[in-house]
Amino acid sequence: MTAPPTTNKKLIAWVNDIAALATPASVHWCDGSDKEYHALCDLMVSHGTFTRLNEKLRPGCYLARSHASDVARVEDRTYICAKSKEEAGPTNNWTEPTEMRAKLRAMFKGCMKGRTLYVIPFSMGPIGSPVAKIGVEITDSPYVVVNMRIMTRMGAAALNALGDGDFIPCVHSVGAPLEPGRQDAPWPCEPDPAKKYIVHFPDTREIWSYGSGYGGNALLGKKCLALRIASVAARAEGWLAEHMLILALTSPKGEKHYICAAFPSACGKTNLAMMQPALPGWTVRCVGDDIAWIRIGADGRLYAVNPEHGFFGVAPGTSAQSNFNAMETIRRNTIFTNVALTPEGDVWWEDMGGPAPAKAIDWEGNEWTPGCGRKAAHPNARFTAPAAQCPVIDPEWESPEGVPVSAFLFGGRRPGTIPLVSEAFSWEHGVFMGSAAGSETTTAALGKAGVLRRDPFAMLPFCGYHMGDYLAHWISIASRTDRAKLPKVFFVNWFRKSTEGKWLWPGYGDNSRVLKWICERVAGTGKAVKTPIGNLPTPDALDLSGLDVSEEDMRQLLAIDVEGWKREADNIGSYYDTLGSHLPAALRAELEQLRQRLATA
Ligand code: GTP
Ligand code: SPV
Ligand code: MN
Repeated sequence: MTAPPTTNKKLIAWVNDIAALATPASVHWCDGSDKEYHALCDLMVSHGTFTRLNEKLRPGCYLARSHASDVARVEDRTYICAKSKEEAGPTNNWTEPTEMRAKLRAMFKGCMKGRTLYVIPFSMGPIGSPVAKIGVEITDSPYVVVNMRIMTRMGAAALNALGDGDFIPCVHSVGAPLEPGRQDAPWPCEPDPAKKYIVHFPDTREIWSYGSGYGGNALLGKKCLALRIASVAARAEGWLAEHMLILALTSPKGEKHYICAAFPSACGKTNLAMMQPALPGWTVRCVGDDIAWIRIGADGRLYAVNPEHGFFGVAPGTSAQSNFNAMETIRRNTIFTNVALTPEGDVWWEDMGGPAPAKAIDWEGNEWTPGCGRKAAHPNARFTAPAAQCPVIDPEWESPEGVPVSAFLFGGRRPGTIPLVSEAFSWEHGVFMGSAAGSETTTAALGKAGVLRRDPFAMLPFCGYHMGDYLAHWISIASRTDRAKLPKVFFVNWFRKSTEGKWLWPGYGDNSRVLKWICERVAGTGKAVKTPIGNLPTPDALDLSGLDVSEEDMRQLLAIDVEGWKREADNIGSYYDTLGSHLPAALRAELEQLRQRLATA
């Protein structure tokens, strides 16, 4: 082992402790250089983890195929080990911390045998920003190192920013010790789902992850640090760590507003964050597509920072039509995971636009032809791409203080009842809207359509403490600043369906029509009508110029279905019951007021 490139005593002691436990063959301190990145990519090409893509078609790009058991986040194996089960709340898995610690140490014993232990210092947030947090991830996966280099500010600069200060320790292993003389698997991991663990200790602010090499399970700066641990820190320190995109919308007159939007996973954040507006003269710029850290600024307004440095986006469905700017972002220097490989050495996935290739190698490495009955790409196939490559990245995206937030949006996939857009009457009503967010699925296998999962603030899998306390923290923001300076709150639903099951709203670039009204409401000019559920655009308030949606469909999109809303209120009430005494009284009151408004509607 070469000498550690730091004098940070806590860091050196911790690395020594984990190395003694996991017994790797060697230790490598990552400097984050180009040279290191390319050497690790070459190493993975030689091991079969990476396939280099055609240098002319996708310069600097690689394809990785994961193990078939390791394709997404594992929510049922994710733990919040607070001191008590009560603190973790009913929406999180919990084990007593001492017991979990002992279990983890037993699992990590010798788990890096035959592998290199990489030490990855990284900054969530621009280096030197007052809101940035430094983490250090230990991993035995070179795939994690190169992905972390894209997704975070990683290496010597982060280590330098850390100095002798404190950091959030993140320990990761794929859980596949390599015996001498054995050939390594292209995607080593622990295939038994019951042996995977994604563990958070909120009191000591530590993360331990075992058995998976995929996405949020393994890139520990993202969901584990920037949401679960950060949400705990945010509550203690009076700020917000949220599963939100951040975008800037500028009108033809040059009025610019920043908007944060929380939608559950795979419900359209990346798409909205870099959308091409259908309305002429309007522009969208992207600050972030997944996570926002939000603080009250010196002027009393809320300011949002994207703590990430790249996009880890869903590939299937991404096309020049649905998300032109994402397609531009991933032309080069991108890692693709679980997409299909074409004979030309390019990537392909379902709904990429254009004709399907005559043949391809699917995400599992098998021959694939159109119509063979299997998907070529895994539905959760992803691209890892530098945010700076996005053609519409906002000039302020690395602002150390963040960007001022004019509006919060909440949403999800709701085929019925929920209108295209509504505006909250107050901060408390806005928090009520966020708390009632959720997404509906069709579970055809059970013969039961439209099962709704409540996903408050799109944070259900990502909140590091009791969900009721989280909602109370959101309520408390109004008492920490001038109410007049708080962002306005809106609920949107791009996913309303007709009785025949077709989308009523075209979505994507046409969502700019809704964003325009939102900005007009912020400016005090947009026309609205008060309804029992919130303020809705008057029939003439949305700019529908050049849009091909029938009057009847528009009427449905903006209609208030009183009976449907009464059922919705009952469902929200049942959900609130699961949060017990931790649910803030202000939200019970909001629900009662909604019921009263509906009763007299
Ligand atoms: P995570 O990265 O998992 O947090 O997801 P995300 O919220 O960033 O979701 P993403 O933007 O990747 O969208 C997921 C899916 O939603 C894709 O299949 C999109 O095609 C679809 N989608 C996005 N926006 C719209 C829209 O406005 N209307 C409709 N109908 N579908 C949309
Ligand atoms: C999500 O699931 O919300 C993601 C992907 O953004 S992952 O990083 O795997 O959590
Ligand atoms: Mn996400």
